[in-house]
Amino acid sequence: MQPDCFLQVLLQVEIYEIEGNIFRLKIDEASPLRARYKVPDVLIKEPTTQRLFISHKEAGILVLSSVNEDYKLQVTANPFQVELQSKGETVMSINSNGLLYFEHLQPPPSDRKPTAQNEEEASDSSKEKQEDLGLWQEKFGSFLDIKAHGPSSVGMDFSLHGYDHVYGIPQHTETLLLKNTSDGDAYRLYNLDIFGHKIHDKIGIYGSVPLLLAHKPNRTSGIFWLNSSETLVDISTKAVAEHTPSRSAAETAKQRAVPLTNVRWMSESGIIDVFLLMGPTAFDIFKQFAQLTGTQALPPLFSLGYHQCRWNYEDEQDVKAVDAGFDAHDIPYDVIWLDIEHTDGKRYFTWDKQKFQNPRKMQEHLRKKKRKLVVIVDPHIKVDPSYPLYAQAKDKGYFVKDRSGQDFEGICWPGSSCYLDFTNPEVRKWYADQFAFKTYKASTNTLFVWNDMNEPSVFKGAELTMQKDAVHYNNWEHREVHNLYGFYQQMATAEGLIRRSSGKERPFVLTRSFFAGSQKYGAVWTGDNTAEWSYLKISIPMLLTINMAGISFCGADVGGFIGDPEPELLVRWYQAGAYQPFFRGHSNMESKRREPWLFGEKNTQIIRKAIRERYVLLPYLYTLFYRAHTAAEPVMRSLWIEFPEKMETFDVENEYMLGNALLVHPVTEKEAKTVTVLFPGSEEIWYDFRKFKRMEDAGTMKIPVTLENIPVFQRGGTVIPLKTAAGKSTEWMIDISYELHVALDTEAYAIGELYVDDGHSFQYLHKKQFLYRKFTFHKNILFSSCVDASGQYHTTCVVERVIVLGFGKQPTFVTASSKDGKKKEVVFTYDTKTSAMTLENLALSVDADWEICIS
Ligand code: MIG
Repeated sequence: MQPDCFLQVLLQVEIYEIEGNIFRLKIDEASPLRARYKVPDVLIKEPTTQRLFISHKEAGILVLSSVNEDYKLQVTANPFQVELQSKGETVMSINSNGLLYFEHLQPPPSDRKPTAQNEEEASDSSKEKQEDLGLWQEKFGSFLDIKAHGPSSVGMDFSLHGYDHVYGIPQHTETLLLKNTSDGDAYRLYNLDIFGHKIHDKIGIYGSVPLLLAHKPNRTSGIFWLNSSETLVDISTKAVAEHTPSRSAAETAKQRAVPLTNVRWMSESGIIDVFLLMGPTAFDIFKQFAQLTGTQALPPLFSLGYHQCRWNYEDEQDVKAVDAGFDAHDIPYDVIWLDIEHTDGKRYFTWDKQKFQNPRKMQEHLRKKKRKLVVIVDPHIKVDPSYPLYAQAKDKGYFVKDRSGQDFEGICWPGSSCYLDFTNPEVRKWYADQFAFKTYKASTNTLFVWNDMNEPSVFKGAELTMQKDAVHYNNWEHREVHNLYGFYQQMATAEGLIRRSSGKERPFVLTRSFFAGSQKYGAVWTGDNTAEWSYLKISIPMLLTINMAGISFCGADVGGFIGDPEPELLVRWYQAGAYQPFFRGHSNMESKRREPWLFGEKNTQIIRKAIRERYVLLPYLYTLFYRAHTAAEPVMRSLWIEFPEKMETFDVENEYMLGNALLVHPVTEKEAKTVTVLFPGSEEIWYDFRKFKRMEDAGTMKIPVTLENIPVFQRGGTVIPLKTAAGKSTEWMIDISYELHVALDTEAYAIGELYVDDGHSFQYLHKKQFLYRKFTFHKNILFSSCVDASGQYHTTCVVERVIVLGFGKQPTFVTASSKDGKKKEVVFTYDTKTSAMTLENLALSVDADWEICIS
């Protein structure tokens, strides 16, 4: 061993309290040989710290407390440990298993011979030398990773007291509830392109968000491990004797067993920079995480409609025919997508001149149909000096370099390719400029973007990605920034779309690779899933986990990308997708055509119905996205988030809440005749979303199903805004009137919101052009009021119909009155079987206060 290894190296620990119940712990070398990587650009700003007070100090022990004394941090010097208490309850302790490690930087061993040829020689030398050398270079199959700066990994353990339910750290094809990893693989966070990924695997795919949530009935906590290098997370849950600070011997004897979850994080490099999110509720955690990394971008409304994708829609005729097919079959859709084959030889930002002779005209055609186009733009650039993008980037030195300082070359779709270095702000700016209408030939403002292959995917590369010793901006090795590559590409792309509109229009960018904070730039999807029932099933926990990690705008390829779904599976997938945030049908090149009308009249009709349900529901969904954007509330929520005290919900992953009002239970079994639905919360009332009848009981119920639809229920106490009908696309629906579904709770009360704006620009932000309304049902009066009076938006669209679910008795008289005192009688019907009351022909303004009195 080199003597260096025994050197005492000083580590510096910094502990901060951050406004809003967040603590931050940073550990770095006090004076490293060279700076270690600190993840930039993920935190939206330098967090506002708060003063901590020293409340106790003795040899080797320091107790810090927050201003309001709600939190206490006990720091012990030897061994180094930190214990975090909230109002006397120990919530977390750090390094209680002593797994803190920090490989300090060392000078390279003088006898190191860092070339593949010399490796044989190296293996001849003494075993010790070899071990030491192993830290400086690593073989992976036929790949040699030269660690020019030596070993630099970091790790630490956290004990979560009283917790045996942990969630988060996407993306894995795994259950909602994170599993014990003591007898298997750790959860890996390393963005990889894994075609045909397996189910129930802890290997990293496409995207990573190093945020873990822990939940118990009275508290939710979070750990955000800000590190973009390859990261492993080990989890072990066990029962231990209750942990109470200072207890008497007698008390100790009566100790109860309580759960404890140990979470160990390990990263290949960087520093330890960890945020402890103290909740105490799940919604507090979401806010705290958003305070650090930002909220979900507000999507343009069209992007919440249905997307039709395929690898590939061949040419202009194909695009037009598919577009016409939707009209012919009366199925709404908003966007048609073009995959890599639309380009001239996989040169992004270009068109195949044979297949797309007049792309501008094609976009004009779509525009007249009030629809959009999304094209793929991947991060690899074909090595071709006659391709201006390549020539310019090469000239400017904008590509990632290999270890010897040459442009890193890898194989991807176009053949030999270089990879833009998006970690460089100058490259991002230049890249964003490529989306300018003048620069991107034949692009129009109906064109939006899809970033694929940005893990980055490198064919024939180690694990199909870039080797870790490639070199980025400021000489950082790829190993440091790996998990940020896709994040940065999407950031630059979104910026480009904003800039091409002079800052006026909201972008839409779908990315495959992502990191913490990607929510600010658009949407993500779960990549290359397979057309099998098990993949439909796993998509639910996968999407719930991504939602928990701040990225509400996510979806899975409807139908399954690889293979050919049987019609029943396709139908079930549409029905599920219609109630998920990002809704896109997509299929692989080898898959058979899959437009929704190709499976017989009956299936077409059912799929049409599912897509229309989606469109009718858009006012609610859009409002949920506004809440995600402004208040960090996830759009798609696992049950425990809404029912934090109900233990029976903690591991439920076959159903979920869309917002706080809808319970959705997709059908994921072939030929299902019934599904078992858990109706959470004994004090809740649930109504069939389509038939309006009240479900008899809370608890678990077998619900009969047909192929017609999947079970959806509205929660009592909520008001859901809908449109009265679907249109050909979202833009066709602007003037369609609203309908409110008012579902009463046990107190005959209900409340809900509606957010409206122009659906595409930033005027809601810059000019406050929006309507944010609230509908409250109380004491037999439904009234409309304003939630945020700072916003104004004029719409002629009216509330046409109101359906009150669970109205106890036949009403005798209903009147509607507006603020100006005008009163009119309302026509109503009452269904004694379901207790649903329908009020018709209301014509009440959406942008005004009014009330409906029922007697
Ligand atoms: O390895 O661009 O996940 O959606 O259709 C295939 C072709 C590359 C992978 C994406 C998929 C897309 C496909 N891409």
